Amino acid sequence: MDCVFCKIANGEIPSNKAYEDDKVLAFYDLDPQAPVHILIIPKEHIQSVEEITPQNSAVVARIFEVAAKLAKEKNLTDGFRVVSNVGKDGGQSVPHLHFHLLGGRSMKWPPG
Ligand code: IU
Repeated sequence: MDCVFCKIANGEIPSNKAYEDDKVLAFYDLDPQAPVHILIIPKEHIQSVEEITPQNSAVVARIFEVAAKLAKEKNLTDGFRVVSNVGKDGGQSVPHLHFHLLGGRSMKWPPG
């Protein structure tokens, strides 16, 4: 499968890693939208939130544990945002499930 985040997950494409285990990789976004902008992905290919099922959802819990751990490590004590864009209207540009961990500045709501 020709998926850029699968290639990042298996090391074929290098990334600046923030966390890694057997199921999950977190790496710094190449085009940061906040002082802290980390992408957290499952190593297994899941296209988007739309594709989460009872069979593959355990990794999503792991991803949120990693988000909490990284937020602590980065001292995001005033808050942060975790977001996953889905499909065309959601603004998803890479079709491999990923959660943006954004922090270090005040976020706006609603997002654009
Ligand atoms: P999106 O929600 O699918 O638009 O997020 C994709 C993100 O992946 C976006 O913030 C890109 O800057 C980021 N990214 C990256 O960090 N490294 C890459 O090789 C590619 C995209 I392609």
